[in-house]
Amino acid sequence: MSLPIYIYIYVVCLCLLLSLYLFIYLTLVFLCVYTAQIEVIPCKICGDKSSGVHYGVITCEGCKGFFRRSQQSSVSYSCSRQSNCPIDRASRTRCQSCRLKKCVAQGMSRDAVKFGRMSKRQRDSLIAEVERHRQQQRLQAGSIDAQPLHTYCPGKEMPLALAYPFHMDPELPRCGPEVHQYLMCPSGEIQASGPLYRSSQRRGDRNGLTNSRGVDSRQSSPEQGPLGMPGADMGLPPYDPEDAYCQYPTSLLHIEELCASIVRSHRETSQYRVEELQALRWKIFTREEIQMYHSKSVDEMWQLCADRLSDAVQYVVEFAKRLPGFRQIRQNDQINLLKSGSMEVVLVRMSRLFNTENSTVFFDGKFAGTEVFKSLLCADLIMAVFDFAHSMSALRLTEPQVAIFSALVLINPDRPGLEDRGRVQRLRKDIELALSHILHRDNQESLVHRLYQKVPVLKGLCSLHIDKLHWFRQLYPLTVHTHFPPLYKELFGSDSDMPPLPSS
Ligand code: HC3
Repeated sequence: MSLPIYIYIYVVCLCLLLSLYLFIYLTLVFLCVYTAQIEVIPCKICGDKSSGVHYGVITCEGCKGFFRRSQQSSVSYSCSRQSNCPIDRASRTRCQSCRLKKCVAQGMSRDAVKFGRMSKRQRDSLIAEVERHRQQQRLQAGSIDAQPLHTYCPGKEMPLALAYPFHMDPELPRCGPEVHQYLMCPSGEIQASGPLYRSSQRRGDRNGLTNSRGVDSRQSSPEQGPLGMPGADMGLPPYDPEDAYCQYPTSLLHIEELCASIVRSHRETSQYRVEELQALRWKIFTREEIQMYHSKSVDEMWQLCADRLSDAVQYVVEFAKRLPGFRQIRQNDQINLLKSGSMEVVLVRMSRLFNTENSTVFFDGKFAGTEVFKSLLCADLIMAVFDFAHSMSALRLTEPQVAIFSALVLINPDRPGLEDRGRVQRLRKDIELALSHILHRDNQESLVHRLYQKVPVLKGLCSLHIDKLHWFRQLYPLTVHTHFPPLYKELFGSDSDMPPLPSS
């Protein structure tokens, strides 16, 4: 018996209505989930808690409202200082001009697409960023991935700490004031600046900096072996020869275990993951943003680059600390290797951030071409750095290859002023074996010569970099002295290294 037609119509309408409700419900859930997730990312303008994507950028309600008002009124803002006011939660209302400039620089615009209508690529990169921040929250919440750092321990699997941002072991003892504060202490522990090398006289322990046997970890003594123990001074647990974790496996049973340990150290401290960079390849600075960099004065641009460079170096320092055997190098030699090699490792790592298709490098949140750095007035250095990054990127090194080559660049027994060159040489030999091993495994032995040819190029780039810094400091002595990060000054030219300040 066929049903009356109106029954069929009624059923069809009911199904359509239910489908519509289901679609609306799922969309709301999707937006709530992503909005909730997006809120783990702080406001791109002032760092306050964000409330979602507004005008194309993740911002808080305050900056959303500020940008909306700035677009509704015809009033133009002006800065009463040098147009480089810091914009954070506390200071964001002090300068409307700099706040609006930062909104534009971050990409806020009235006709920005809504989150729901972003392209897949845009959504993917946003999701990648959400994931990174959620990992950071897990790390800070002390989750399993935030286990204290351990050095390489043959045959024992260590919990893989996550890459960026690496977790500092909260148990690390504080550095003594006479030990360099920036190269070897957890960044969260950075204290007042101290001399690069610890003072020559041996002092009894003043800050509880003793190793597990109550001996001042700064004193080398017969039972501790020929080297001074880079124990508590280095922001590291005291060195205890009986501690299996501290034993550098001088007779490595398996060179591939050394490879694995170096690759793990690299992965944990690489600052950006290759997958993230891949997802962000489309994020290139707009003309307005490039104009914003061009509007910076020379010293402002130098300050920005010095800040970004110091951030990158901090990750290299952490990479070094996790290298098997690095902790067993004499303390002053560790700092010597970092002072002379960290910029080289930054430049090697830069190849990971380089896009050969458009010759841009990931810098300050987007991919930048050489024109972004125009205000530095270092065109020759920038061209040389970009050429190097391009040539390295063209080798298409794998992450393990970048990791082991970075270790090779850092552990250089030819650095001037080493106190125990032999120990550095022994470690270097193992790393050379590791590089040969990994290239053989990858069937790319021919790469070894091309990599070794990069070493003198790196040296030349760093020498040119220091020359530029000396030139800059002649022009802006106070900028370096008062605005450059302490780590930068310690690495690239503490005051004692620099030509004397012109008499003021
Ligand atoms: C080399 C560079 C400064 C450093 C920039 C870094 C390595 C910073 C860390 C980022 O994660 C990646 C990155 C990208 C671009 C790098 C810049 C390219 C050009 C610029 C100058 C040549 C060095 C200027 C540094 C100075 C002079 C302030 O010390």
